[in-house]
Amino acid sequence: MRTIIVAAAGLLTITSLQSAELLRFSFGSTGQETTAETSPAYSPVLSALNISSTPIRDVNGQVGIEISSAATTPVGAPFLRVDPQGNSTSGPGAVTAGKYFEFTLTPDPGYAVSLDSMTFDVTRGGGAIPRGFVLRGSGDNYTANLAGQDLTTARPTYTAITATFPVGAYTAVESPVTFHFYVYAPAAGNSVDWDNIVLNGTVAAVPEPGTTALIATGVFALAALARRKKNRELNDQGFSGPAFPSGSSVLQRWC
Ligand SMILES: [Ca+2]
Repeated sequence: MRTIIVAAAGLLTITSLQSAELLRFSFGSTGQETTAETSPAYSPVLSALNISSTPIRDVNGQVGIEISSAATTPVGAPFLRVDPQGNSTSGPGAVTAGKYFEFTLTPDPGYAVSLDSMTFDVTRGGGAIPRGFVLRGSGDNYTANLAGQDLTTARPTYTAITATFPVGAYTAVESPVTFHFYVYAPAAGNSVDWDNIVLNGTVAAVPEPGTTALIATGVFALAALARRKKNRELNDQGFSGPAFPSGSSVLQRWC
């Protein structure tokens, strides 16, 4: 029975894991500014074990991304400067035109991630409007907006965004999860600027099917042994009820 109690306590521990920061994109330090679309400054700092992540990427070549140090430098620079290069002036327009950058989080084999929120700072690079963003994820095949709005601030003042994820699509996921950040602006050269992109959640080991079956078998066997011992004690004490016929199996005694 002690084993059963310990196993139950372990399950409770897993289900009560506290959400915490898993990774953070802060886009490097002074001196790492670059207009190239690949650089160590596009990679996140991981805060959790048993996960990996791609850098921020422009996979479709539909936007321009750079690690920027602009004239109106915001607190926390360098930052991510994204130029959607025109062709969309709304969230739906940016989605249709494929104007996004992305990153992909992958749990290690044997682990699952449960993602509950993302926070980031975002703003217009200048005065021209409308500029804004839409965040979608692979949990529902990029169908629902996890966050999105026209931006009313301009560099160097950020708008702080918190995107809370629905339970289900991003819960106990063992496969890679990708997020698309769609951006729109009225003309090429008008940027949307980002910093401190933080993903929050938990990482937990996934019991292998064989292990689960083994635990179930062990619990069943322990319960049967306990019942058998109890019956033997009752019979030894002269219990007046009907004795089990010799040779009957544990299952027969339970029926
Ligand atoms: Ca930064």
